[in-house]
Amino acid sequence: MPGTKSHYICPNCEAICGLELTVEDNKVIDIRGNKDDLISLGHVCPKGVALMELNDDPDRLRTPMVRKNGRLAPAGWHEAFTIIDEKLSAVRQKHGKEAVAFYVGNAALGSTAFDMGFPILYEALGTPYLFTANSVDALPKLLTCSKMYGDDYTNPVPDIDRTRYLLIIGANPMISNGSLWLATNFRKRLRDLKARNGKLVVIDPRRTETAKMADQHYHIRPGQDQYFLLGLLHVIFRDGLLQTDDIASYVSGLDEIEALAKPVSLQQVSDTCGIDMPVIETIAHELATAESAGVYGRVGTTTQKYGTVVSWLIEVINIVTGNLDKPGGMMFAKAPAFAANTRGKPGIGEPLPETTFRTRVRNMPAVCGELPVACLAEEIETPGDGRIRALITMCGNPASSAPNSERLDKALAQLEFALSFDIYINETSRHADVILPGTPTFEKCYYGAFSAQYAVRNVVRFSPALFKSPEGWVSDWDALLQVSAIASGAGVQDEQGLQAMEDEMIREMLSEAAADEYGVARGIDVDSAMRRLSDKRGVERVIDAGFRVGPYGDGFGANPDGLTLDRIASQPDGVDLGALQPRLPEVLRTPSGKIDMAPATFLEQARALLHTPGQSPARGELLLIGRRQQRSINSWGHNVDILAKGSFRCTLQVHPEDAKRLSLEHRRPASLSTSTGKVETLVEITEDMMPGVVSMPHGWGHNKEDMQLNIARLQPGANYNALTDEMSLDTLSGTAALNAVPVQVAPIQRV
Ligand SMILES: Nc1nc2c(c(=O)[nH]1)N[C@H]1C(S)=C(S)[C@@H](COP(=O)(O)OP(=O)(O)OC[C@H]3O[C@@H](n4cnc5c(=O)[nH]c(N)nc54)[C@H](O)[C@@H]3O)O[C@H]1N2
Ligand SMILES: Nc1nc2c(c(=O)[nH]1)N[C@H]1C(S)=C(S)[C@@H](COP(=O)(O)OP(=O)(O)OC[C@H]3O[C@@H](n4cnc5c(=O)[nH]c(N)nc54)[C@H](O)[C@@H]3O)O[C@H]1N2
Ligand code: SF4
Ligand SMILES: [Mo]
Repeated sequence: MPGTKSHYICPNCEAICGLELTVEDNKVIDIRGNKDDLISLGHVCPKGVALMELNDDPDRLRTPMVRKNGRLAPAGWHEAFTIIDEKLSAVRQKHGKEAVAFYVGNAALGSTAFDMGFPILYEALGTPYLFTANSVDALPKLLTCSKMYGDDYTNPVPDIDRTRYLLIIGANPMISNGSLWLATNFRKRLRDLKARNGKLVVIDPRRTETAKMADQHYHIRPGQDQYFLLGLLHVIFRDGLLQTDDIASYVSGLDEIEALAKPVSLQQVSDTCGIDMPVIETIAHELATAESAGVYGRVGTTTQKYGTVVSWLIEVINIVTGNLDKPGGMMFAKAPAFAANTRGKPGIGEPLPETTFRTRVRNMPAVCGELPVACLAEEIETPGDGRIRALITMCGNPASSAPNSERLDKALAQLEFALSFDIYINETSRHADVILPGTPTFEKCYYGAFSAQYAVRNVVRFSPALFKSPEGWVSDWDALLQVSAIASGAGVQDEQGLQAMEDEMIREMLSEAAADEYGVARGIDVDSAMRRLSDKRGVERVIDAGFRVGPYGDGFGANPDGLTLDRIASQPDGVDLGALQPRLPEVLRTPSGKIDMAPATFLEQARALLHTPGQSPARGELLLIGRRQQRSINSWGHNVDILAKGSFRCTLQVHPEDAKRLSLEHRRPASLSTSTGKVETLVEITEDMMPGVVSMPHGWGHNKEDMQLNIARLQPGANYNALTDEMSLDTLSGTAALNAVPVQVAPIQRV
């Protein structure tokens, strides 16, 4: 193919695949996986191939949008910032700072500017109301890691390239490409695992694409994973399989775990979760005796009622089977920048900050600094002091992704002011007074800071922007700084003002690094370090500073062969920093310097669960679970022909026995009703489902007024979250229970 070759990292999901592009006349004309990429090893999915189409989508916003006479209309950047200043200031003057809430969505990970910068805006807003997509996603894991290892993002991942045994619970990496686990090109990695006689076992209520590749798959009753895990733990203690000698000096709470596990009735937990006793026994033995093994749980285990207990038990099982921090087991990545577990004194940390703020209506605390998005609607609707009157959403679509989305949709209409950072006018941004459009993919630089913390090999890559934005375009980074300046009361800034903000942020970072007596940049002169960064303004400088003071950094001279942004950018396939290494106890940041295996609140809930029978659906009800699909990214990706075309995807998968009992027919419509709402979709009868369980993907049903999604709106399908209950939460983390939703399903007879 003619044209020049170039490289870019796909920012669409956590898998951050390395792409090889062909560029002609300042246009990308071909995208494929970069086979030399050290992370993704040539992998690309249809969403990566569609990056050009996603950028060129005629519905994608190319200017800021401002509400005029009730309708969103294109506007200039300066006008947009001026309106934000007026409206935001008015709300804050009238109702106080806490009347403004901030929601950060999943796509913020795909914009380095937002990923790095959202805390600046949060701080400038000075509000306690921070919501993120975590409370419909990973918060149980983050909370578990903060309690056990002393940091939310210190999360061991399966060392898939060396392991001999992998137990996957409630995750489907064949489709999702891994999450909180940078296991891109899962298919190849699985093939290699099998080639070295490794084994994959999957526990999922649906026979997923990953389950189909596994050596064994077992259906589990949705929402009952805690019983399966308690059963494993019981067998480990009962059969003397404990393997904690190597890390005994780094753990505390083992006695409490033993006291929890010993009295567990295997029969009872097996009956409750639906997995036979001999299977539980075999898996426990395999985990403890395999040369190396790991247990990994994801969305199916976190977005459920006992998500925290489940996430915690998974960690505990990895520890007691001797698989934590061992090659081939569960290992900690060492990210090249921005990771808390590479800063400060190794092996020890400060106590977790006390959270005093609670939501007004449901009295929910912030967890890991974040409030449950399940509480957002009621905080907007309920009169009184501290009521939310304005909302900033950044790269998120809570009106689709949060539980009881219809209620939230109505609540958003009551806001006095809403600002969205988004590329579309969709379910959420249609309520905005101002929308600031995101920078198109190839016009922004990209570094996957989040994913680096979950790497299966320490590799670092960085993509500079490929193309210049048109004259006058305001980058994600500058838009973020502008809104932060406005939020802090300083008003709309000129170029010098933005430069000063950026400098201040970097100066603060460098000062911290200079003061860190364990870091490579200890004692540096901050002014001269500032001068050694590139003088080109932008988030690149922040990343450069991060790499240089990070664990592999050049420390501005202290370690001359160390990393700098330029050095990384010159190796687009990646700079290889080596296989994961054991990191205990250095990785820990707990005040005790030990892994706390038995946090009191987790233990208490687990004990209580043993005394309550597992939840079973009422007569006639089925349990609804979610399902990700290759050509969607949560609620978006549906407005591009090449991703949206093909057969209808938002089907309700039903087991043949259930279909027969309920008179449901393949490809015929059915209604789904819960205590929250009612939707319709088409039935797909499949033996993949566990009897009694039905599955539907989320993020569909783009049928609201005043959106600019001309392809997506024609797609049939319904919004899963019109059915989910915002009151149904994992109480420990505030995460919505989006799986195991009791639902009535009935055929619809059209006349
Ligand atoms: N029922 C159910 N609900 C779920 C889930 C589930 O499994 N089942 N999953 C949950 C999970 S894991 C998550 S992470 C959340 C996600 O929840 P959200 O983050 O709230 O939802 P997304 O659909 O990811 O929204 C991404 C938004 O970012 C915009 N966007 C995309 N690219 C860009 C860009 O480059 N710049 C800007 N400025 N905007 C961009 C998109 O248009 C979209 O509006 O959903 C959760 N909700
Ligand atoms: N193609 C694609 N890739 C994506 C995304 C996408 O939308 N599309 N979204 C990205 C995001 S934001 C995330 S967080 C990740 C998520 O990554 P994954 O967690 O790997 O993705 P899911 O497909 O949601 O997998 C959840 C699994 O849990 C199962 N499950 C549901 N309820 C239960 C239960 O109670 N117990 C058990 N054991 N299993 C249960 C479901 O059947 C499903 O197979 O994917 C990311 N990657
Ligand atoms: S798996 Fe994710 S990162 Fe990789 S090409 Fe697909 S969307 Fe992009
Ligand atoms: Mo997610």
